[in-house]
Amino acid sequence: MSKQTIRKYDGPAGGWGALKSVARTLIEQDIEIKGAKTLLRANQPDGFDCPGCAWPDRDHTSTFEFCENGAKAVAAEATKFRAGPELFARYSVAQLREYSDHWLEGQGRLTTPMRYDAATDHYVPTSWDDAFALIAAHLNALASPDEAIFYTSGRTSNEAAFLYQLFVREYGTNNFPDCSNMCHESSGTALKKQIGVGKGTVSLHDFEQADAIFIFGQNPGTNHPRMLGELREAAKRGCRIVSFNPLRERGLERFADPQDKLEMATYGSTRISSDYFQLKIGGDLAAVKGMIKHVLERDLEVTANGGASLLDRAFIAEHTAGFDAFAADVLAEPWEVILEESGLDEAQIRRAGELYLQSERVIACWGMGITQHKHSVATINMIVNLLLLRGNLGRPGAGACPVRGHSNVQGDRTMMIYEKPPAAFLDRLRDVFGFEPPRKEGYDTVGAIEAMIDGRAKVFFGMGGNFAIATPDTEATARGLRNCALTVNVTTKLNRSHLTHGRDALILPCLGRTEIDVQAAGPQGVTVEDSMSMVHISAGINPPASDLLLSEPAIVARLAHATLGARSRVPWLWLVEDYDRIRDLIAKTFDDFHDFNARVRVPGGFRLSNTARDRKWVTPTGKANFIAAAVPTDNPIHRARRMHGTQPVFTLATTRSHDQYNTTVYGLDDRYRGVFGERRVLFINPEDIDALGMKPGDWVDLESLCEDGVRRQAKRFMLVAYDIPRGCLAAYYPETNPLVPLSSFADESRTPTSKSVPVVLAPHAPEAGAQAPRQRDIPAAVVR
Ligand SMILES: Nc1nc2c(c(=O)[nH]1)N[C@H]1C(S)=C(S)[C@@H](COP(=O)(O)OP(=O)(O)OC[C@H]3O[C@@H](n4cnc5c(=O)[nH]c(N)nc54)[C@H](O)[C@@H]3O)O[C@H]1N2
Ligand SMILES: Nc1nc2c(c(=O)[nH]1)N[C@H]1C(S)=C(S)[C@@H](COP(=O)(O)OP(=O)(O)OC[C@H]3O[C@@H](n4cnc5c(=O)[nH]c(N)nc54)[C@H](O)[C@@H]3O)O[C@H]1N2
Ligand SMILES: [Mo]
Repeated sequence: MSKQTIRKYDGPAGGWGALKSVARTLIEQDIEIKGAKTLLRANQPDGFDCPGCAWPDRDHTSTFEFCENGAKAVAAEATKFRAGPELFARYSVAQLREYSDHWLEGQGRLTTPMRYDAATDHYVPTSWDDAFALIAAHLNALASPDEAIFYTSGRTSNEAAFLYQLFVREYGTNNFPDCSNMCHESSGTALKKQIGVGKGTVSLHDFEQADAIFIFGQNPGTNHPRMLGELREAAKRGCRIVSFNPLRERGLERFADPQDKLEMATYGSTRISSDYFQLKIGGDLAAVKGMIKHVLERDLEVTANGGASLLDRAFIAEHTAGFDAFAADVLAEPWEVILEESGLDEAQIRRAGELYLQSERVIACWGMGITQHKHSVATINMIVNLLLLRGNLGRPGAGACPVRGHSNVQGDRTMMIYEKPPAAFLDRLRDVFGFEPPRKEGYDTVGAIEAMIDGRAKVFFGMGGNFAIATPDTEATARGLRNCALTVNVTTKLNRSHLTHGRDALILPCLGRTEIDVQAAGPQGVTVEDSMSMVHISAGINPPASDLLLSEPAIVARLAHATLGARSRVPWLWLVEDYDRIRDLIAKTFDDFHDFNARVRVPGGFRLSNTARDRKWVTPTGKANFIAAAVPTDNPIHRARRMHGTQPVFTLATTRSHDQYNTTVYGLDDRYRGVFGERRVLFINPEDIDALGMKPGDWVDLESLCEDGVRRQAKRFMLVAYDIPRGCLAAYYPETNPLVPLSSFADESRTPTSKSVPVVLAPHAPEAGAQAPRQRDIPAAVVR
């Protein structure tokens, strides 16, 4: 068992540490030999798409690409361990609940459909037919289809997602909360209104040509390790990499590529960021507005002296709307507000602005550090405003790059896993399939939780994911799920959502991406879309973890058949015999997928169109819009600080460790941040620790502050002195989700504000009789 230690990590990101970690994961999952073969086929033309992140693969045809955390994701799925009926016979649900998420995950792959038996508080095996009949009975008994909720996590393939939305709409609702609502919804919302498409505009080739890459609120060393390869190449050829992050993140500083023999052999590494701005949590809007102010001030100076404008005036005139009002707003924003809210000094902001001016071609990337605040949409608009000033959109080496999370989260949205489907799409669905789809907007994630709590929704169906703890306000969400008549989870591994269930409950085990999927017509491949709109095929290579597993498309088809029966216009069971048939329907429904089956079989796949990249602006103004926004000074954080006078109120960002995939905890280390053997840690500035009269290693309880008056606490976190601005804290998700208020979400996008939770700290006070969950450093299955 590893003991908890905190020590400085001096190595680069990647490197030998990454290889050691991969080897350990493979051994822990007992898959040394199979694992190696499995890894070699990740992201190969005849292999499967890595179930890790959505970062694209270089050409997808020749290079051998995997990363440490992709390897962990693959190993987690290819594990030898099984969570079969014996496990559920041995432990009641109440007993399973006492174990940590890490332990639950460690039990291995689920093998058998299981139904909750209230009389014994155990899950018991059931047949697929009985499971579908039970769900159908519940769905058909509801007073309205809008009482059912259909969640999606972003690993679901295009084929499964397409069938799923088709079934649910034919059944009669648009209740499609998805992980996107908690993730890049702010990006989609901001980009759509500003440039007419809710996706990024760059491709990997742009990374080869950029002069500067600005990275806001993203930790690629952990969450998109293959992106480090691109950044490293860029850095080597002199491209400036400019990071904005409150935390010092090793992956943004130095990187050794595990696939570069020389770098590995010499323990060398490449410096990644040329410039690192440690702004305050939530300070990006202010910082970027300050950069723009610098750019505009410099432009006025230069042009007043008869020089050529520093802005791309031709682009602004031809392609944009709203520049004058926007510029006036920026010039009127006082520097004091910008400095106070960003936490940077004027010289730093002017330097960042100067870096922008000096670079001909600029890419802006961002992640969850940007999307999960109250003012996220406005912040993204400000980042795009910056790009627009010098025409950094729709030309080589430049553009917007929201870096997606789940490996097919972007594809699921393209397939219209969306609670607000556009009318034109619904018309098309009606024309292709001959039924009238529902027009009413459905619930998003926050709306779905509220509806379950107050009884407007009674059935929860989860296509993957871990709704119970990935969502905000863990206690409120649990109340909602427990209030349901039926909860169903289609899933690969045991997780907390299966233990936080309705009166009836089902666990439906499905094939993972690495596994061979055989249907009537033979082995099938599915398709996915990466963060840069490339669509390609993915085919598993491992035998299924159990003979009883069904593929996600098969589960949807059989569920639709059971629920809709003769009412349906769709030949469900015929469709899943051969996924080409599903792809033909996708091609009929979306113009961009014409000749889908042919095009996706070309090695490397194909790229979806993107109007903004072609400088066509599908917005109400017909242009790319400059969108002004005031630097916020009255957010929940500000109000909490004002209300709590003397007590220090901190801003908490909930974030990922190096050894987790969202709610799936692989291990208890966070190597690059120097944390080993413990997840309940709180990163805090050493001066703040002093000011609290505490020492590193002390344990504290956290309480978040919200105007709704509800008391939200998370207990027992160890203080870790870290290079982070004063007043800012970071801790891991999902342990801190009980602190994120359900009622606190981003304007417009309704993304929970997981990166800016106002909290106060107190020395840890153990509750009488309370028990910490049973934690095991290594999965119990390995111990046995
Ligand atoms: N191994 C692994 N890979 C993953 C995942 C995983 O859990 N594990 N998750 C996947 C998913 S679904 C997603 S969405 C992505 C997430 O990938 P990221 O977007 O990297 O997500 P986070 O780890 O939540 O944190 C992002 C960074 O934002 C910084 N930050 C926090 N607040 C602010 C702020 O106000 N401003 C700025 N500028 N920075 C801030 C944090 O210090 C952290 O470095 O990764 C995907 N890939
Ligand atoms: N506080 C806080 N909360 C957050 C975030 C944060 O930064 N801070 N980040 C948010 C973000 S960005 C996201 S994307 C969400 C993630 O929310 P989710 O997508 O709901 O959560 P995951 O942890 O990715 O889901 C893991 C589960 O998916 C199942 N699974 C894995 N592979 C497959 C598969 O191939 N098929 C099926 N059917 N199931 C599979 C496994 O059972 C596993 O337990 O969480 C959000 N919540
Ligand atoms: Mo995500």
